[in-house]
Amino acid sequence: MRTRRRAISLVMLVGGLAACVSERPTTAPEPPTDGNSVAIKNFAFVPPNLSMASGATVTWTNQDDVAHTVSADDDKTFDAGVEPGQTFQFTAGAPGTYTYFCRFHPFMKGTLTVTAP
Ligand SMILES: [Cu+2]
Repeated sequence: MRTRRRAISLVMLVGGLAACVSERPTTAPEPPTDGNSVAIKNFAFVPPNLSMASGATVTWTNQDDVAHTVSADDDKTFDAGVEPGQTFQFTAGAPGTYTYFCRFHPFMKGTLTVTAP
């Protein structure tokens, strides 16, 4: 009887540990970003939507280990290759909504909304 009770306690202990482990977040928390920074990581623009005032500068930082591009859909506002660990900066001009993508991975999409200063 004593042995059986101990076995039950052990099961409860293991179950409790498993519950603790499963409550852990599965990914690291996002690092804080200022309003004009976009990370390129895990084949995505983070955040995908950014709003900024005309005249402000936005910086994209490639945190992946492959090259990406930051290419405006209109093909003329900005179009830059960004190597791993490198950055690309763009100073917003005319207010408007600028959608962009990565030429190497067209599923990577972002939107830059430029407001009046
Ligand atoms: Cu890419």
